[in-house]
Amino acid sequence: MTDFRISYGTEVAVALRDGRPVVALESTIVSHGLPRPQNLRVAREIEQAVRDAGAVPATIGMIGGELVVGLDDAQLTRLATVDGVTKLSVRDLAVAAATGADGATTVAATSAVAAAAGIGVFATGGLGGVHREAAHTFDESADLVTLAQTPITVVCAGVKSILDVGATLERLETLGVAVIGYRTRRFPGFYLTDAGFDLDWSVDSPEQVAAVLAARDEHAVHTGGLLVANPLPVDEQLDPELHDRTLAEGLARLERDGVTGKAVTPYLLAYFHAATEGASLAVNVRIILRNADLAARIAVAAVARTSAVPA
Ligand code: PSU
Ligand code: MN
Repeated sequence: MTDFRISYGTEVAVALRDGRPVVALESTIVSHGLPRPQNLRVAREIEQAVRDAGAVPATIGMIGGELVVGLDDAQLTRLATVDGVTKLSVRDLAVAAATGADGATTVAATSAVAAAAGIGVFATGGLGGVHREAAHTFDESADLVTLAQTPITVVCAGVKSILDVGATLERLETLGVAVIGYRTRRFPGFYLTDAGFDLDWSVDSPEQVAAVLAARDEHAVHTGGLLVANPLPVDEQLDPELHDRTLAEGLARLERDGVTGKAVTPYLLAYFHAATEGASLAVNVRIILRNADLAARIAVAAVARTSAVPA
């Protein structure tokens, strides 16, 4: 992996030194995934959810070219409120560092930086994936290929139906990324509890995920990423009828407005938030908070496991 010069928030540095549980959090969700002004409040709530479950939050981003693991509140505020924050995938990190940019890290970039920093668990909302026109556009998120190479556990609620969910699952298989349902054998569709695809594996507790991680490290045969898919309960999902209508209209507008490349995901997310008049936002926030809680409990279980075994 690329080496990044990283600066650490004080609390995160101490926690990593002492071997305490730490959960990585991404910043693209804050700058490009959630609408202002709610984004800053939600960013703080995600960190609080991690703390409430006994771990230290490490939100990752770039401030004036400096890659920070554990943004402080002023830095988080800057990424949430300043115009011109760049969406950074892995390939952008060195360029952004050299040019002194402010940037928000995607799942791909956050995973790579977290792993480099020695953080093993990461909570997000939805993963990037294969876009619907990918057969023609080749638009597949770098999240997938990065997870193939990065030893990180990502807790998410699957991928949004703005993507080709089936193709995304096929690519995860090809790339060697294990997908485990949390108390389910169906892959979740972010706003929807069930995206319509079966999963091979399911776990029932954070301890079981910690056991998977321990087995992976022990055997050291394959050290890629692990996806823990954590669905919303059915009674908390977005109304499926509203979802389908909004998706169809969002995709039509995308085509009409000629949006391509890295702008596609933020465009569709913003359309959902605007068109559902806050309904999708409420669901989105709930998903992230649940994932932050589960990720923290996995991080706690992983630390408990290592401390229980004599060296
Ligand atoms: N999917 C969501 N919400 C998000 C993203 C994806 O449901 O906020 C963000 C994540 O940061 C993810 C990125 O890594 O978008 C993927 O963008 P792209 O498709 O351009 O790789
Ligand atoms: Mn893309």
